[in-house]
Amino acid sequence: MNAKGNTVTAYGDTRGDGAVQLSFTLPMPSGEKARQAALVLTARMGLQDARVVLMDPIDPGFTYFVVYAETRETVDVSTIQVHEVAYEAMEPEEINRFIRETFGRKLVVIGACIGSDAHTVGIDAIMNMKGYDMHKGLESYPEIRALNLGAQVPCETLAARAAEEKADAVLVSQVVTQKNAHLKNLTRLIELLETEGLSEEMVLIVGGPQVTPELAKELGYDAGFGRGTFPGDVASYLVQELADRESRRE
Ligand code: B12
Repeated sequence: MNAKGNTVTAYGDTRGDGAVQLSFTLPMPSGEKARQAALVLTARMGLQDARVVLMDPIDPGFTYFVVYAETRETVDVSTIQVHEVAYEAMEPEEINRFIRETFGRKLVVIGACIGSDAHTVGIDAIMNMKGYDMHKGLESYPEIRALNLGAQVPCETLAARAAEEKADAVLVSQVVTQKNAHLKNLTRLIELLETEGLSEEMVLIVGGPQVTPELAKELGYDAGFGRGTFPGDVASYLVQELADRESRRE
């Protein structure tokens, strides 16, 4: 940070040294020529004082590198605008108590990874009992009825089941973003929910490694969660959003 506390650069050994570490693979055999190629490439990225600290032949004709280097660039963080999902983090017991006291019934949450996307781990991390990184999933919350439909679920199936279960929230996961498949799937789901008049009634949440709060809003979802999300983040946001909606209706 500078004197005003706004400007930052990468930090390694001493404050402001600009130290960065990068890794990449070159399609050439390991050796002095490959090492020089890695240094030239790093210099062309605008980085200075590059050192190859690892050169590993990973396959005939392919070499993996780890390079230390320095950047002279800085970022004025006061110029950065972020759109975060607004909620206060709550503990699971607090969330369950809040549901009992505020809604007086169990909340129904239905989730799936839609379209041809077969990546189940993200939605399972949020919904399944065992959860993720020591954070238990929504199935472990006694006041939440969590229905995880799994992966490769057609949008039509998810929308129909959400209506049938009178879900309070729809949780949709999209991991594969190749050829913008996620945009097509997520748009299709919103269209279906809108046609059925469900998009206003339910809280629509999308998640995945490439999902941002901005993208979620652009596509018509209420909130978007990316990498490193825990079940408690989603549950905290959900109960607060539902309570806000109830108080706006009163
Ligand atoms: C495991 C894996 C697979 C497994 C999936 C097994 C399974 N049952 O899920 C298999 C082998 C099947 C697979 C296949 C493919 N994969 Co794959 N896969 C991965 C890998 C290695 C890990 C993904 C993972 O499990 N992450 C762990 C979870 C916990 O993280 P997460 O998904 O980000 O979830 C977190 C958040 O994003 C968020 N979140 C996610 N969903 C939701 C939903 C809600 C509602 C909320 C609130 C939050 C949330 O919360 C989670 C917890 O914090 C990644 C690479 C990587 N290291 O990320 C590639 C990766 C995702 N795969 C990729 C690709 C390209 C494919 C294939 C197309 C490969 C191919 N050519 O066949 C196929 C596609 C198959 C298909 N039809 O979908 C690419 C995607 C690139 C892109 N941006 O599109 C990646 C990034 C690899 C790469 N670098 O190229 N894959």
